[in-house]
Amino acid sequence: MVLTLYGGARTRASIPRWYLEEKGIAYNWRQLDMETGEHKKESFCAINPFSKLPALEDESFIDPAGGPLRLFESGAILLHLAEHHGGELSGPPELAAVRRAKLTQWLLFANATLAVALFVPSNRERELPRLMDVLDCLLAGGQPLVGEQWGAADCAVQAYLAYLPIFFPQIDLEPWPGVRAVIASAQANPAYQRATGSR
Ligand SMILES: N[C@@H](CCC(=O)N[C@@H](CS)C(=O)NCC(=O)O)C(=O)O
Repeated sequence: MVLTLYGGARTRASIPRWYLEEKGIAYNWRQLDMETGEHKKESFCAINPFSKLPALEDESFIDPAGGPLRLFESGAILLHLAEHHGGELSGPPELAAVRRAKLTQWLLFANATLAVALFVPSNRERELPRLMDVLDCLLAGGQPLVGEQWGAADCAVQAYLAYLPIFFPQIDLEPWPGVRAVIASAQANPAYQRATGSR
């Protein structure tokens, strides 16, 4: 098996793991014990010097600096998986270029805008409703954010939205039925359940 995903219990590793599970891509799962600081050991710092999870090793690519390709940041991991293992960016070069740009946009949105609105308390009150109003409309039709099939962009945005009832059960989602439907659909999805350990 060429892919190894490093994760920990209740970490963002569940996001690329959901993608791998959903797409049926074979991978090794290495769960580190964060309680005992396994992610801070030298062996893992060689994979992610910041000792954060998730991280990915892809033996089908050789890093010119030596060894297999090693990646950290869930967004970068998703982009790599989408392009090289999920077949999301195949097809005519112009179409692939547009899809790559859109996919990058959504992955950055998920990690740099949505995640910050969720997890930075000073941003939540002001920023979250604004984002939710727009997401509610965009997600209402159930169409993929990029291309014709559920992909890495949907995975990232939906996974962050699904954090809402887990971390912020006090937030009333009543005004956003489209968002509620997306969360319910993720929660009922067997691949999501396997990735998050909720099954
Ligand atoms: N922006 C990074 C965040 C990575 C991150 O903060 N991971 C947390 C778990 S969700 C972690 O490894 N924390 C352990 C630590 O900081 O020591 C990503 O999306 O991968």
